Amino acid sequence: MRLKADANIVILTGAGVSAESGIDTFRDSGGLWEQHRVEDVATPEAFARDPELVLRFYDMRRAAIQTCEPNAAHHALARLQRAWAGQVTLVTQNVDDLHDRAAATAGVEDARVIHMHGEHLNAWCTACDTRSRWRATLIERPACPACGEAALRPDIVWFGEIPYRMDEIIAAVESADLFVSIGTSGAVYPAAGLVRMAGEAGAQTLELNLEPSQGSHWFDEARHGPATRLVAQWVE
Ligand code: BJW
Repeated sequence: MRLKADANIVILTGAGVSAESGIDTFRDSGGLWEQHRVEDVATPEAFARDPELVLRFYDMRRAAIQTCEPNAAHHALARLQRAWAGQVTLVTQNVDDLHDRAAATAGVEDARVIHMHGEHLNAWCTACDTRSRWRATLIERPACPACGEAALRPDIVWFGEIPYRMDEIIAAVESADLFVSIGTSGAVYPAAGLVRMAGEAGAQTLELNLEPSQGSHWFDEARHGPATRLVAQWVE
């Protein structure tokens, strides 16, 4: 794929990009949704019904991601962000911080990582609406550092909630020359609809995934294999 020098690039990533760092995906065999019922842990109704179960689930995953490291795919994308400074918008559905860490390691100044489904390492206070960096557990119902209320929840977009920064994401996709989707099953909207939006706006579209995703047919080109290999090959 040839790109003009002033091209805008939008990258959409999903759980597959972090799989080789040891973070479970959702819908693969052995993935998180085989071990936990979505409606028990990833909806606002579940949190209202059984907050301890939900907080334990997210406390466990927050602890796990802190033992993981960015892999070759995250590092390759960080090199792309550095080489095309200011022209890459990296939209991730992932709630880990591996893109952010890879970008920091590569010295990317304007990383433009949009976490559309939230971040494990943030807590959101439902009393005063502030977000704070949070590495510890939430199950003991700690006080919000800003207002002192015990009203913190994971800063995660659950089913039925509106993903973050949609206006920015849509604007970036509509002005993209190239849209690349990496490591996502294409099962969850609105993220899964972005490829069609990009194609209709005139972008070239490329899928890099272990296997054909649910929306594979919407892409101009699809390459299948592990992200660590495919992304590194594509970026070089
Ligand atoms: C590899 C690999 C390797 C493995 N290398 N690849 C129709 C239209 C619009 C909306 C809806 C609709 N029908 C229903 C809805 C609502 C719902 C939805 O989409 N449901 C579907 C199940 C149908 N969506 C919502 O509720 C969203 N909100 C919403 O729609 O608000 C209204 C709105 C509309 C329009 C505009 C704006 C707003 C909110 C969705 C929130 C998703 N939350 C979760 C959980 C929270 C995070 C957490 O707990 O960690 O986010 S669900 C889960 O799925 C997580 C992920 O970010 C998300 C996507 O999963 P992902 O990343 O694709 O992972 P997998 O496991 O599915 O796939 C991994 C892929 O990697 C596979 O293909 C593998 O092959 C591949 N892979 N190893 C490369 N080594």
